[in-house]
Amino acid sequence: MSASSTFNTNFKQYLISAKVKGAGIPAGLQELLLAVAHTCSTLSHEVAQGALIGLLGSAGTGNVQGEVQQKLDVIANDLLIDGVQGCKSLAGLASEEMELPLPVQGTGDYLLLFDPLDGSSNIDVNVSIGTIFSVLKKQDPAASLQTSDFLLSGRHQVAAGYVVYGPQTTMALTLGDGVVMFTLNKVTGEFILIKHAVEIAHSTEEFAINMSNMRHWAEPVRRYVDECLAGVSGERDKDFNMRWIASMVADVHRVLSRGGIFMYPWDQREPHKPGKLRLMYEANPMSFLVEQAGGASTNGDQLIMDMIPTELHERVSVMLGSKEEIERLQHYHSQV
Ligand code: AHM
Ligand code: MG
Repeated sequence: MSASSTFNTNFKQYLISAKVKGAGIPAGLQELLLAVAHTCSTLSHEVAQGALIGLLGSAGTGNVQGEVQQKLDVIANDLLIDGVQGCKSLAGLASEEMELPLPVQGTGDYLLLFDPLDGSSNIDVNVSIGTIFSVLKKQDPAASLQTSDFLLSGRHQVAAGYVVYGPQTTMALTLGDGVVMFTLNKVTGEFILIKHAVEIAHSTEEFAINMSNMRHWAEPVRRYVDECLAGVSGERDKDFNMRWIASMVADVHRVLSRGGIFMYPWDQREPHKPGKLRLMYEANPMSFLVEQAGGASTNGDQLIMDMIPTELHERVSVMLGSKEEIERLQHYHSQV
């Protein structure tokens, strides 16, 4: 028997049989998630072609946050819009790459938010990148779509996930009842269930942060990392390992796969900005996944999932992963 025959549930079959608090997954949500997965399968194929089909390099444009867009950022955004626009269950979508939300002609009340291609700086160097998505429900289905419809806390998410384009293309998904993972069978184009009940160990010896920003961090983050670096001879009494891929999607995938913590905290380079990463497209969906896997996620003062967004492209400080480490970071923040 080949090892691959152990895995025989595809994404559609999973959605049909999945239960959240005893109830099945609404058909409209299934339709939307299948469309997202199908688009990511296409995107995975494009990403793998890279230079062969002229996809590397800058698009020569900037996004709403003034960041340079890569060709693949733009292509991924367009593919996702095309891929979900026909969903009857969708009322609108919002993307990290677009200033305003896009109403969709569906009759349903789901809202989709996404970072179409996270880890843009890694596209041209053949390092893992990915798509991050979050699904909310419009509170007033009858009213015409407004930006304010999207400004709900992470607790309102009905689904969230990512697809990481690495050596394998793997999707992590939560529907609010644990986390599951699927790997894309590149021959059939189907995502196949590979892991149930993903769990993040409460303690860890691995952290991820862009160390080049050390001199800019706030005191509690500096203290935390200093103590990790001190290893067995310091406060923590154990040695730590560090990893930084610079694609949140790949760093969080590692945290979900083998524990650890990921931090992109506030820093004083841009003191008026709370952080680099975006609440709606990155922090919220990743925090939903991490909490559902038994981990925690904070901005230092508050759980990310409890934050009430004030604008669509809001940035946030984010620290997530193994619970004991996040509690320690929160404690350090409470002492200043
Ligand atoms: P992006 O969405 O434009 O790719 O930016 C977000 C990325 C994250 O994936 C990653 O954690 C971070 O930016 C890396 O930042 P840095 O270049 O400072 O290491
Ligand atoms: Mg991103």
